[in-house]
Amino acid sequence: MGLVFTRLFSSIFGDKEARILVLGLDNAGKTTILYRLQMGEVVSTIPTIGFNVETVQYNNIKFQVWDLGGQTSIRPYWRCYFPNTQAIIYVVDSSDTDRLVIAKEEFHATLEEEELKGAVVLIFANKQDLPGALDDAAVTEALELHKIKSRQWAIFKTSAIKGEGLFEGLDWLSNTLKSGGG
Ligand SMILES: Nc1nc2c(ncn2[C@@H]2O[C@H](COP(=O)(O)OP(=O)(O)OP(=O)(O)O)[C@@H](O)[C@H]2O)c(=O)[nH]1
Ligand SMILES: [Mg+2]
Repeated sequence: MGLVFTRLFSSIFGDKEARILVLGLDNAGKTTILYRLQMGEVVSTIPTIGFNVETVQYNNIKFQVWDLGGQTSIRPYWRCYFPNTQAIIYVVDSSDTDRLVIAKEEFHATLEEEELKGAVVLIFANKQDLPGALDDAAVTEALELHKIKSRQWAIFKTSAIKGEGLFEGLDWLSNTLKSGGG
């Protein structure tokens, strides 16, 4: 009853809800991004064992953002969170060129999951403030984003530390979700 009422209320007043998963290798900046979006601040983080979840209200969308730990041993648990996901934010440390191949493999393996078939994908080429960070074109190439078929996606250069690029990405996400994607 409560849920039905909430849905009805939301549909009248235009609020849409979206479940978003933030994925990527450990140390990519996922937790930093989550709290930057939610509080507008840089928080000091420790590696995530499990998840953090916060609600971010933006452009008439209530994003329920799930930030999952990215360490090798806990990546297999990502799939527990896949059902009912409208969008994935895939975060890459653009300065960690040694691990871009692993980031690419994890990315494409994730997209193959049946439960994520309808999810739109936003890629954050993060840590642009660091020397040697690859730009969006180079990250696009390294992640082989041209291989993505029948799915809406976009890549943005971000620095979670400086607070750059994140809301541009959320703008794309909210427009894409409002126009029926995900
Ligand atoms: N220079 C720079 N450092 C960043 C940026 N984003 C995150 N970091 C730093 O990178 C480190 C890891 O950030 P986290 O947000 O904890 O990384 P994570 O992806 O959540 O890692 P796991 O929880 O282990 O999966 C921290 O020291 C952050 O301060 C960025 O844009 N620029
Ligand atoms: Mg984390």
